[in-house]
Amino acid sequence: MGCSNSRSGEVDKPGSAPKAVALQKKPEFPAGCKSLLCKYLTDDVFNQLKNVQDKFGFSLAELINSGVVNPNSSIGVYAGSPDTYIAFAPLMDKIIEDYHGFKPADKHVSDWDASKCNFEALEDKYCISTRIRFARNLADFPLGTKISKTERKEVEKLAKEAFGKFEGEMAGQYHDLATMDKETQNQLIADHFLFKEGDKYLEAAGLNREWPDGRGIFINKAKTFLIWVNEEDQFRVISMQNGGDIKAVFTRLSNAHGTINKVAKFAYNDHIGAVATCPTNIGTGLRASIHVKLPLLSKDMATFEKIASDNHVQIRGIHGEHSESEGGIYDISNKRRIGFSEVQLVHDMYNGVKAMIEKEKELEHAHASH
Ligand code: ADP
Ligand code: DAR
Repeated sequence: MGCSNSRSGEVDKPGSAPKAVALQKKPEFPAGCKSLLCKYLTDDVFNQLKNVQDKFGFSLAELINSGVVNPNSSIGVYAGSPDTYIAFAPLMDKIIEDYHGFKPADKHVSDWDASKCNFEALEDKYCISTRIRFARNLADFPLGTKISKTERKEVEKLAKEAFGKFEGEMAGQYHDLATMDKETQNQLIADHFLFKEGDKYLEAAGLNREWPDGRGIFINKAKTFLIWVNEEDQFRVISMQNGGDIKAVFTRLSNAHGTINKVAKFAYNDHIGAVATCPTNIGTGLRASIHVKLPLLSKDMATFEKIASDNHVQIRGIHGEHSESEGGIYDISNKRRIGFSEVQLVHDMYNGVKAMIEKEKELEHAHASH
């Protein structure tokens, strides 16, 4: 997906890219608001940034709108371009340091060497499925929050050209969401392959504009390698399979990363690594997760959450963010994204799930002896 600075010749219809507006006064947040936006948009930071625009004309109002409209946000901001992290550094650096513990002078370092995964597969008895993904955006475009309809179609076009070159295990087919029938879409979502739609946080950030135009999913023949196009990020590159063979899933993703990086010009900078729309996904942009069955441990949420916290993993439901667990199955994934390599974060997930399974076994023995 090599791309130039040029934009396609088509003139966008008015409204296809949000217009930058300058805020006259700092938005009010309700009492008890816990978002990092609320915490760090001080009067001083607001006055520093209220008239700033990044290189793509992205304004403070656009950067914070999701957190203003949704005061229950945990973060509250979505970037408009790779330059947002520089132009709005007085706010973004504070949010990044609070969430990731990553300081403005720190430099992210990557390591995709899957041979360093020195662990065995986790037991399929507990591990329903393993999924590892990374988020990426193209270097020469605004992010989904600011991109125009024409630019979004250009990103999709470049993606489809690259997908057509995939060979061997990676070979597959692109499915355009705009022409996908509802039954197929709902089945792909139910089968955990396709992204959901209508997220209110993404909506308020302008990420759902002209939906579903320019959105889609690439799926390889074995349904073990998928790429989301133009959802929250321009690309979510995903390796997944049933069971707990984390090393096999990471090896596939690492190989795909090597292949794709040869043809795509992704947005990186030497401070935050890969640029993402949400600051929680910068650095590696990697989330390694296992759907794991823990019916006994999940009855003791305090212990469950302590194991998660001690191992830098987070507990989610089985249909992605803001979803619930079903049948004692939970999505366990690395919380950290930056300041640690891809190999280290896969180890975080392994260590967390391994510790949870060991505890589940202890509880099984305790129940069996009663
Ligand atoms: P992301 O990891 O890209 O942020 P979500 O957490 O929103 O995506 O999950 C997107 C989809 O991937 C959801 O359908 C979710 O069920 C599925 N998913 C996540 N982890 C796994 C897993 N380990 N096994 C199977 N499906 C998974
Ligand atoms: N819901 C938004 C984003 C949190 C992180 N999840 C992402 N990026 N999908 C919030 O600020 O809570």
